[in-house]
Amino acid sequence: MHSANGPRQTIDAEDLTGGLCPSNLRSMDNQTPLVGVVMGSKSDWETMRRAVEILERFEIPHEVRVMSAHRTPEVTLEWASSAEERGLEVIIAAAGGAAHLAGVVASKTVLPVLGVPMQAWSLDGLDSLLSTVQMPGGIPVGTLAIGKAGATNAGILAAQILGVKHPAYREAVRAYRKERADAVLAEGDPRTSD
Ligand code: RP5
Repeated sequence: MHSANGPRQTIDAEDLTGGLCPSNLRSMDNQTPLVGVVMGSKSDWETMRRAVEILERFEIPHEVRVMSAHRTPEVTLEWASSAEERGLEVIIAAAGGAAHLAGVVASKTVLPVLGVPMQAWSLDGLDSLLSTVQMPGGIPVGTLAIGKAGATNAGILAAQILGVKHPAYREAVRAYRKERADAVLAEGDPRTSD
């Protein structure tokens, strides 16, 4: 059984490399990760750090990896195939351009896969969005918004999915919502704010 409330595994951005070897994970307490966050390139990290920040805030154990449906297909297939037996319960997959990572991962696991389209270098991320969202019937990818909002929401949605089984994460999301609502209401009249 996995604890619903324990500390997490995380990784330094500098350590983001491909490959299945877990040596690039900085384990804070050896707790089994519940969420796997994968991205097609280290260049996606500036966006995807927002998903990881949410997982850290909610103290959800997680792992973070760089792998590519095109550049490291064997590693991607192996990682996705072994995700369930390694204890993961939700996967977040981000890629840009011809963004097939989430779909390829989804093809090899029955765990829920959340796709985050990167804004990337062309077409403002519309290419990434369509590549991620247009899955054939039978292999779903729950696709979030393009870019930073999508990354944040992927972290929150992962917590909500986990919350069905782990009530502590549901309550963490509830508290986060309240905090955000309080912050909005505290803004008051924008004409009088600095
Ligand atoms: C995709 O290509 C990655 O997910 C990234 O968004 C994009 C560009 O990758 P780099 O050329 O910056 O490595 O596979």
